[in-house]
Amino acid sequence: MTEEEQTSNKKKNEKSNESKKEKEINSIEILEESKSDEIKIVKRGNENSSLNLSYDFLFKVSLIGDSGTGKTSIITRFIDNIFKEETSTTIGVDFKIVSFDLGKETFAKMQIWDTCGSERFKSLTANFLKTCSAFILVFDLTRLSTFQSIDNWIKTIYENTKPRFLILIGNKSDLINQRKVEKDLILKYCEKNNFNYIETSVKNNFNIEKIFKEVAYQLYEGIKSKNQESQKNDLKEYEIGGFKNIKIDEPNVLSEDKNKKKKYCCKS
Ligand SMILES: Nc1nc2c(ncn2[C@@H]2O[C@H](COP(=O)(O)OP(=O)(O)OP(=O)(O)O)[C@@H](O)[C@H]2O)c(=O)[nH]1
Ligand SMILES: [Mg+2]
Repeated sequence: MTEEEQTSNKKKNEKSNESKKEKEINSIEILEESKSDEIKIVKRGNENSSLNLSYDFLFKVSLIGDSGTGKTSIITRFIDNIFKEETSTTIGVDFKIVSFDLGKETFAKMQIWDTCGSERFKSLTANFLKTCSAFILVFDLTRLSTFQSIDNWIKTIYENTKPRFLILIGNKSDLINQRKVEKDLILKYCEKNNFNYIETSVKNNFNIEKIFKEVAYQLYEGIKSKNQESQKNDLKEYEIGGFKNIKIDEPNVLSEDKNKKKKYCCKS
């Protein structure tokens, strides 16, 4: 490669990095006060057997939302670090596994369930939701109808279970010029419903890990506060891990603290 070509490539890279930064700066977030960055991912895998690590908590989490919003892509990026421009619609339900180090020698295993957004499979999806305790609701920032469907998906969740944690994801943030769901609309909706919200791009691998760390963090915080409540008089036991070895794989165990403060983050 000639010196000229090298300089031109360098400039191209700098330009692309700059535009990537711009894309990230343009995104918005609404999160409860969170230290999810401190959570570490220990291992990711495709099946239970590949992750036979001991754990203190089992979290069953499901991605739901209209077809084509990027649910499968989010999981594939997170587990295998792959992005495919062409995908086929998910049929039925499937899960992947990830394990987290929550700190203080506490570990959680998360089953991440992929569902199909198509109307044809709605009854199967609805039935399956009963077994999950947290939900990642995905819409496509370039299709308003997928955002308008969120209410219906939430209705479907509550008809089947009482979730412990919900998070809303606006995916495809890389498609800036095709954006159809305005920031103000999202901010108002989340404020009204007290939702946590993250914008992501599977293509740019932007905020994908953050989704799952946030879910693990909030579920664990919920367990800790529940434990503190029930062990108010025995904080010592709590300190040494009195809540350990509880396997949480059933829904409806804990309720959300609606009064928790949220951190609004508008980077634009
Ligand atoms: N540009 C861009 N395309 C994306 C992104 N995420 C997903 N896609 C594309 O969106 C399309 C649909 O993605 P899927 O992951 O199959 O969508 P899904 O929600 O799993 O769809 P169903 O299985 O039918 O419910 C694919 O062509 C992906 O390449 C993203 O962040 N940016
Ligand atoms: Mg899919």
